[in-house]
Amino acid sequence: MSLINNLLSILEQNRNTYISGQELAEKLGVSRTGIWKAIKRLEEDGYMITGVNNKGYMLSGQSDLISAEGISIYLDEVNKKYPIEVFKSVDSTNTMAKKLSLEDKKSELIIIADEQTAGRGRMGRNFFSPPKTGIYMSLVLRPNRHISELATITVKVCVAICRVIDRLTNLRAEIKWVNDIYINGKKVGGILTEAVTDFESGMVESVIIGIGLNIKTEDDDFPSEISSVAGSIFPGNVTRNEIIGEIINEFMQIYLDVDNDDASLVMGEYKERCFLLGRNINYYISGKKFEGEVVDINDLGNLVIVNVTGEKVILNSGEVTLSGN
Ligand code: BT5
Repeated sequence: MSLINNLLSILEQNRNTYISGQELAEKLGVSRTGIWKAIKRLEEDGYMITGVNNKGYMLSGQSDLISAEGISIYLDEVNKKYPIEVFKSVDSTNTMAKKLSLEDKKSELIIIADEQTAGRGRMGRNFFSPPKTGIYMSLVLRPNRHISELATITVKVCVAICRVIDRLTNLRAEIKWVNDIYINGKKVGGILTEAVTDFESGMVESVIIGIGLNIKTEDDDFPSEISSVAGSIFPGNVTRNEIIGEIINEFMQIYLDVDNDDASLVMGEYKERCFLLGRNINYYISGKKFEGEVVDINDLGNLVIVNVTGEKVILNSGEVTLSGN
């Protein structure tokens, strides 16, 4: 790691606490001038650092830049093995993750960006991803399973994210089947799970789990076409690094625990949080609109609907809306 990375790591571990230039210089084996120059570089990058004579340097608790060093503090020991790459701006972290995963066909990794210029949702839709106010990340996993065994991975990610939001804020996160995270009736995030499979065998070479969350995007900053549906989490003083670290921990625990058997452990929680259960919805098959009541979500994560003529319909993907909306 470079001097800058090592310095950032120490500052992140001591947020809101002054560390003297002398101590930093000794720890990192450089002169005090070397430390001063490195601090300037971090400030130029946007880190909020206070320097006070006789006290030293302090990274402010308000500083909210995403970094691998800052995330690492929150990661469980077992999760520190995943390489994390943080970019200022990319087209899409899922696209970047897919590219990198094809270059190195073995490694599991995490790609995060402060901004996406072409963030993607499902079915070719856009995911609005402005700088400084959101989390856009992709986890590349190598489950070595048949594609059919991974049906519930999005369910597990949704539950992990909701648990973290609940724990770090005093809010209650809900789920709109299949991949949307809601708070107080507004969409605060979405998940895009993609897989690279071997066509012949159906075995998965990699799964790319893309997570997009609005952390503190103000209502006025959303584009007009989503301003009435989109919202933010606004987690007070909790940093994006902490949220990212906690999501990785929570998801990995669920993913490795229930590793691919039936997801019934988390399915119960998914259903509890899904506000569509028991409600009337509109759904679409081949572009045609239908209406029905959501009666269940089965163990594969499919939506079970009873339509207006009393027939049971099972949806495994697609977009639904509460009827009347
Ligand atoms: C999703 O798609 O919600 C999945 C979004 C996944 C984004 C992550 S970010 C990291 C990774 N890299 C990527 O390129 N993508 C993933 P979907 O269910 O199709 O919803 C898309 C719809 O949500 C859009 O058509 C808008 O109506 C709405 N939308 C777009 N941006 C939004 C935002 N920031 N917040 C709330 N709603 C939004």
